[in-house]
Amino acid sequence: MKMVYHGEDRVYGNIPDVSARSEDRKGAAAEAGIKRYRLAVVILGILCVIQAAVIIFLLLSLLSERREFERTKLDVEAGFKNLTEEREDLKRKLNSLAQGGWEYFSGSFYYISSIEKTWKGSRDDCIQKGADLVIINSKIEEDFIRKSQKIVWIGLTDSETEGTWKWVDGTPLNESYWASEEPNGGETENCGNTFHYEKENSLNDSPCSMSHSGICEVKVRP
Ligand SMILES: [Ca+2]
Ligand SMILES: [Ca+2]
Ligand SMILES: [Ca+2]
Repeated sequence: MKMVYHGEDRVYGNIPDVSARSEDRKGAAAEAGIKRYRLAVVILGILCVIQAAVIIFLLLSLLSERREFERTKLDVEAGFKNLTEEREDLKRKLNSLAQGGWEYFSGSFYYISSIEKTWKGSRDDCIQKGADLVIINSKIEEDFIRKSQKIVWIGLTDSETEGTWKWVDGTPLNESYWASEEPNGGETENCGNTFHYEKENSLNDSPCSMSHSGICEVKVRP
């Protein structure tokens, strides 16, 4: 505030100091400017933090996807290598079977031994060849085996539990091709063969100690 003189008369009064008010306004404006500036800096800082977080998140996602891709790639490569090895192994097996007197029929190779042995002896021979006594899965397979016109041991037994016939892979006998009145040997006949090969259904139970040829099977496709 400052004193004001008017003509001769002195008029005293307090009137607002315009320059001071202007200074105040400038100060307030500057303060507001600084506040706005600080607010802008804070907002900018927050935006930078958010942007950095988004970039870090995207980078981590990318890294995770890349790791997943590498894992999948390794799995596929390992699977492909296994398939190639399996194919080569199968090729070798097929060549060796074809050269060793085996006969192919509907997804399996079959071998009928020339030496007659007990059921277990015949089975052991098959296992030594990387096979097992035949498992008859269908009527056409039974017909194919009957065509050999020989009594042959097959991979069927009820040695474990009398009356419960199982194939050598442990599966139960569901579809049976027993000849009429077979199986009839009770506890004395626990091994299966094709004694009735001339009949439509050829299977018979016999004492396992009898000697017959055996028919081995190697499955090469499902
Ligand atoms: Ca079979
Ligand atoms: Ca029996
Ligand atoms: Ca019998």
